[in-house]
Amino acid sequence: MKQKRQIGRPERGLLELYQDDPERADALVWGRRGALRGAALASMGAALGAAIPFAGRMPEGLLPAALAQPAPSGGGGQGGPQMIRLEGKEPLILQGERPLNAETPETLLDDEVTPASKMFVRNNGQVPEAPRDPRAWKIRIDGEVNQPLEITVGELEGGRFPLVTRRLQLECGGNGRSFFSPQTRGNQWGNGAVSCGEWTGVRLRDLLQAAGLKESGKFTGHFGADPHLSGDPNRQAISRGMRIEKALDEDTIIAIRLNGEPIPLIHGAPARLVTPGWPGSLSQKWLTRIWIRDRPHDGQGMGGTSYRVPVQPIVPGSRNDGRDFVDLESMPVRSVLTNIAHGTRLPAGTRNLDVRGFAWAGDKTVRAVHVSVDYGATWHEMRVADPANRYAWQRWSGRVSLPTDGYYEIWYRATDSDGRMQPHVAGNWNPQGYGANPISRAAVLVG
Ligand SMILES: Nc1nc2c(c(=O)[nH]1)N[C@H]1C(S)=C(S)[C@@H](COP(=O)(O)O)O[C@H]1N2
Ligand SMILES: [Mo]
Repeated sequence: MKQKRQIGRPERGLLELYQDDPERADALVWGRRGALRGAALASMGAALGAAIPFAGRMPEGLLPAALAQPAPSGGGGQGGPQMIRLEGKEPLILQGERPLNAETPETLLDDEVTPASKMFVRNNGQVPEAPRDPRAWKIRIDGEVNQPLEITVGELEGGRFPLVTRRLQLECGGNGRSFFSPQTRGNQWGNGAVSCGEWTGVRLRDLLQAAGLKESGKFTGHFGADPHLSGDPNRQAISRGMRIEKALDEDTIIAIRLNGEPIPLIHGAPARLVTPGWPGSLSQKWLTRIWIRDRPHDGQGMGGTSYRVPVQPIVPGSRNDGRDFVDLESMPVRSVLTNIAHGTRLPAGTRNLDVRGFAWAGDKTVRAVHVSVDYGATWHEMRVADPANRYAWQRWSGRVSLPTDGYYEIWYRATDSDGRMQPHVAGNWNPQGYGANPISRAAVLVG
């Protein structure tokens, strides 16, 4: 029986060959470099299972997206990534079980406000036990303050400080890590380590004011109740900190509710920091303490190459102790395509395609989103909505046309308010893989 070839799940052989011997694989698929005609084109078309209408514009040596990225939504089974079904969650892409990490498939990110059931999960240690009495949970603020403050979640709920509700994007510092070449260590996230939930809580700055922030208080250090993976009570799973300016930002909050409900355990119940626009690691879950310091915090996940990027680019793949790196602060501009999964097969004759998604840019806003279906030869400007509030992601939408049946790639890229756009390849390579935000490609097959 003839095997049906499915887009996004190519012959294993070719994919493996690309991993083992990219030059030989390239030669097989493309013919000799530069000769994307005749037999070479036919062999690549055969590998993809379709004609390639814009083949003439396909950059030489570029591995088609259908072969480069296994599709997660192809109905499970081999080829695509492994999915995990957590309690109260939609199926997510498994990144690791110990610690537990799971990524949201891009097409699950189609809601203006991300439901908790669709949020990615990022843990560095163990998930702590649920508190028996969430209202009695204590958070301490100490260090460079005049009156160290201890406050319970019950008091926060009681309105001792104004409660604010904001839609805030929360993105892992390593989102997009899988696009680095050579590969870096850590979870191989695609674009789905991001969420935009509606968080309710108190401004950290109100608490700092109540505690009497001293002039010498220049940095924060965050602590949570999650045990270290080793179980050693003297070690922190993660304990990061930031410049006091970000702590004093009106949108940096200690949240006690997510989307109008108590925060689910896995997302930091009963209280967590939300530090929007900066690496997710600064949004401490199961928050127990904020230590105000006169110098940069030196907890787990600070210094060296942790959450740090080079100022002067380094040779990709080279060793570096990160001494000259700087902390990654505002996250770079990025976009997701949420209504069409990579690897989708569209009915023959489909000529117009509505596309939509979200885009965001750390501390900045998104000025434009462009889409190309001809390998970047022409770009179409999409509509971009204003954010619901500062730090909310922005909806983009539009329509592209596909001249004939065949294999296409939807390329999508956002530009931030400073004019910086997503680059063609992940830049500023660093050993732990932070800040990769290259243009994304979703493969679709018409017919
Ligand atoms: N206590 C604690 N807080 C934490 C973490 C953790 O491991 N422990 N992981 C951080 C990282 S790296 C990220 S990206 C976000 C992820 O938040 P989420 O799991 O709610 O999506 O939580 C941050 N807060
Ligand atoms: Mo993260």
